[in-house]
Amino acid sequence: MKKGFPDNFLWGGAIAANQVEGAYDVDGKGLSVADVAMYKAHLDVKDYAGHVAISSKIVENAINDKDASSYPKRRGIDFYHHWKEDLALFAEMGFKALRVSIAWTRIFPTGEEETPNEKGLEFYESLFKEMRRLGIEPIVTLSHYEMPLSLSVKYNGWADRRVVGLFTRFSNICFTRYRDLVKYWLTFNEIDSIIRHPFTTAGIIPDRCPDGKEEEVVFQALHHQFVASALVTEDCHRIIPGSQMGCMLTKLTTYPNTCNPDDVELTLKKNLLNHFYSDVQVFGEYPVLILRMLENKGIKIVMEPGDAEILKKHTVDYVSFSYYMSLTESAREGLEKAAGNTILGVKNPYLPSTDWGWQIDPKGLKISLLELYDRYKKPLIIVENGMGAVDKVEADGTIHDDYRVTYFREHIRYMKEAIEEGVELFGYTSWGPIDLVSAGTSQMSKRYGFIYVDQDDEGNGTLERSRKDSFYWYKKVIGSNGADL
Ligand code: BGP
Repeated sequence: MKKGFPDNFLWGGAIAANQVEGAYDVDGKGLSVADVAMYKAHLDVKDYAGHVAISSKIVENAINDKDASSYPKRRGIDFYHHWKEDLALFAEMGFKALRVSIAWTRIFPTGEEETPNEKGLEFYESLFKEMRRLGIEPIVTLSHYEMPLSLSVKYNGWADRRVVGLFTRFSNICFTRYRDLVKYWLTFNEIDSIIRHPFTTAGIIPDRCPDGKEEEVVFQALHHQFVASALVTEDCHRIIPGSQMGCMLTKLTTYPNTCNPDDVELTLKKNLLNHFYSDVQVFGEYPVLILRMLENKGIKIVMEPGDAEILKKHTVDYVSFSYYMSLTESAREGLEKAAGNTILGVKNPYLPSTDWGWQIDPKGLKISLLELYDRYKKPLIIVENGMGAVDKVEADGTIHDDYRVTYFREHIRYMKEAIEEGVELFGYTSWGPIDLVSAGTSQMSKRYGFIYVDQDDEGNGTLERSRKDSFYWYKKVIGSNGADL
């Protein structure tokens, strides 16, 4: 009965506009939150959780500072001018799909213009047409940490209900314009990350929230994003018959450190919280335990009449997620922490880590797939998975990234096992198939690609693209539909 990957499996890669495009002020583009989120001069200012501390002052300084070299993400890898060459390289690897995002600020520079920016619309139209010509299915994220900065400053981002209407208008323009080109859509990238970095995800500036109410503001903004997701799902289905709308979750599969019931209870709660976001978008309602948790914390979410019906009526067609690592929880204080970006857990002694301390757990991907499929019984797609590493360019220009090949081989092997055990997985887009600017650290040296881009953390380099060893390996994997790992 074992069959491996289905024939039409969507092998490919995933990128985000703000991490690749550059050209932050070209052809009418407005500033987005991503363009200032990693304002270099302030990277060392950290908040209580060790995140880059965003404040009104930092945003103001970043807006007034016109020096683009202060903003790694404003440079990206200049995909805006290299996209044809990059798509050709993806096609050479045999990509069946590419996940990209649309920068809202290319279409509506401040989010509130009367009419969309034609230049921005044209850019994505050309991109999608070329993808189609190459046989690459576009999977398009409407919001990947890219809301107009202007909406953040004016409304404190998604905290304000009016942003729902502005977002649905932007999405409507995208569905209408790209109806013949794009079938697969995603609403919010890692919607759960609003809890960890409310500015990049939802444009919330903490010092603009009422005293002691930051968490309440975050949950209110999240509610607005849930409503917006449901509304755009309806719009998408109406405008593009046969289209598929998915939600997108950071899959933080969490293990108890021991079988001590205290650890188990804590872990259970972490997992409930991690699934809360997709629960709302798949089942169309808030989980009872989450509502009670919010109530116990004294958090009140304003829900308008009709919101419950909207959520219930327009649920997603599929579930997508990113997977980089698993987490381990302990109720005991004082244990060694794992590094892991903005996410902390304790160190799992069974797992190795990347150069950035992310614990590598290929089997955890299989566990995640079984868990999500059992819970939702919806088609799944992995839209981010990969390994940030320092690559060494040899004197002859080659890059021998066998560690990256090992990482992918193991993850794909467990994906295959999950499929053979009954999980309906229809695609895999690895994160950063071409080196790009890191979301979490703004570094270029944290490389994910099969394709190397000649640029350092300071923005020096020719931007020339070259093939790493992993390029040829992934090509072989796709060519054999996952049989030859
Ligand atoms: C996810 C984001 C991506 C990407 C990835 C890797 O959370 O959706 O945008 O960047 O993480 O993270 P980093 O770039 O910090 O290594």
